[in-house]
Amino acid sequence: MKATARAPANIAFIKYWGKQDEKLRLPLNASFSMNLSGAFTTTTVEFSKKYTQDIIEFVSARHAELVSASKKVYRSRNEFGMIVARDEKFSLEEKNRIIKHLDLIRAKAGISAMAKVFTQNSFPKGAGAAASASGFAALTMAAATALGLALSEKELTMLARIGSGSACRSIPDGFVMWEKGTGSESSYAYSLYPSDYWDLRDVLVIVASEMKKFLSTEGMSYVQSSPFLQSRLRRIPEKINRIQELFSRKDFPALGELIEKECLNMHAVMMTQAPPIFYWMTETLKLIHAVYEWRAQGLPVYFTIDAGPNVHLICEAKDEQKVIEKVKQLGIAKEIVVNMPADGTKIIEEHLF
Ligand code: 2P0
Repeated sequence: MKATARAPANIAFIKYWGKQDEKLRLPLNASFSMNLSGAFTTTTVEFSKKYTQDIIEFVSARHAELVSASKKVYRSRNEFGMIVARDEKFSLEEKNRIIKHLDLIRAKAGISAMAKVFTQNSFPKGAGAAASASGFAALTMAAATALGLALSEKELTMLARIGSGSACRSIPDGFVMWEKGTGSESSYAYSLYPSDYWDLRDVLVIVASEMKKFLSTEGMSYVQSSPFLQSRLRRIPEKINRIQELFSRKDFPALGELIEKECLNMHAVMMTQAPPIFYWMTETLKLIHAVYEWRAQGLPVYFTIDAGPNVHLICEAKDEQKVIEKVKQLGIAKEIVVNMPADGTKIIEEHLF
């Protein structure tokens, strides 16, 4: 009745912002993402009659490998070879959301035993690094496995989606499509390409690690108030087709242009909601301008930003070092996490307790 799963965060190239069904977390549009090797969650779940209530805790990392302590550049590989120590706590609201998800999985298995859940992140929670994606992906797979539920990958993605929408994209390997669907059974995620298909990099520049004011769930609940939402949604099918075409022929500059436009489009919707949500900080905008300048100098690097101030710099492997150097020279990064395309959520043998 005990299992541990490790799940990557993911960065969306075509983004999810808005739901057609709040309870089932059915998205307003399809989205497409890359799993991240350096930003991940490890979760151990044990169900047992010995627990009189659900126990849900963050634990600090046991293994920490700092590649460059002074420069704070962390690197990890596909096999998730590194965990950076963090000391964080769940809020009551977060605990309740986790318990609700456990209840759903318990109901599927027809059991009522309480659970102990220990979880560990390799990156700051709530700073636009998609902690809920890796968190609910790891929780779903660990809990389902601990209860002996024989679920297919597709079923696991649908279950993870109910915990947090973007979590469904952290279950399959590599580059992942999440279908919008018309009901719970048709909104699932699958791998379009494995992690070794294209040697891309996401150089994640952390400029702030405080909890963001608006959590995504709440933020996107106001999406209908943006006058730009409908025009955004009309263009998504075209973007989804285009990104598949660009992936099939590995056209990096065209992919980068598309990723950037899509990010700005989503943020335009966020900023024009009522109340408006402005996730960017001064440093975010500095990085955007710097990226334009670096490209003008001949460095092929593009940005994307999620529901937070941090900036994901997308480049090809050959340009990774140049991008890191440029970021360091700017002097605004609190941390830099270098991500390669990663596999999805896996069961591991090493438990957290
Ligand atoms: C994405 N984001 O596609 C977009 C880009 C944030 C900006 O998916 O309410 O935490 O749990 O389904 O998945 C963040 O939204 O929201 C997100 P819920 P979630 O990655």
